[in-house]
Amino acid sequence: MTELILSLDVLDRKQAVSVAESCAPFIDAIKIGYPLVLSTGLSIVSDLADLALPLIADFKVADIPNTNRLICEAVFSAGFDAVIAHGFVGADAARTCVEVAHRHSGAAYIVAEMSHPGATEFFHGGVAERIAELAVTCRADGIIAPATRPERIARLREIVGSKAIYSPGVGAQGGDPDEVARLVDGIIVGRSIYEAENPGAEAERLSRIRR
Ligand code: O7M
Repeated sequence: MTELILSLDVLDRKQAVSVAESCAPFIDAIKIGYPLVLSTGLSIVSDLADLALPLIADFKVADIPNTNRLICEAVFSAGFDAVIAHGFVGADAARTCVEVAHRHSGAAYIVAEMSHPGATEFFHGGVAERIAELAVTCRADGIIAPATRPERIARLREIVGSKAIYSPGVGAQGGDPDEVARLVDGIIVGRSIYEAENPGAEAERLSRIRR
């Protein structure tokens, strides 16, 4: 069954908690990134803890190994269950994120290719494939691949095999949830859910169409 991951990119604490609560029965994890954490502080993690859903820190960590280590230690100390890091920084820096995650019994996912149009400028031409290989070598738990380009997901699947692929870009960015759900382990959905009149109902609808 393909997982449904809520991307909680709202700026208001009350709205974040209310959207998360209404979606909780239909989702498998919540992804939190800079928009929400910079607006509310890390205390949002404890606000969401009662929902008992895995919390994924989408900080797209992309620094030298020592700074990556410090960031990831802070992520897991704050109560997150997983972290998302960039792979283009190289194996030493990416591996540090994986090692810290595993030491905390958490998970680390590496961004292999992004979903927006501009991503093709640098990720295409073999780079995404190399990052996916790096994710395998570094023993990452999975990769992030674009729902806006199903053919690229299929290509990256050839490289990562049974490792998890989580895919943002359905709905607001144009990706088709039906098509993508067949290719990946989880779809990451933000605006289609939290901007809906009834976020819980939209999460329920998406949870029914996923394979
Ligand atoms: O459904 P949306 O478009 O409102 O939100 C998608 C979320 O996924 C949002 O938090 C983006 O920052 C994130 N994302 C992408 O949209 N594209 C990517 O290539 C990568 C991510 C992401 O989550 O990376 C970990």
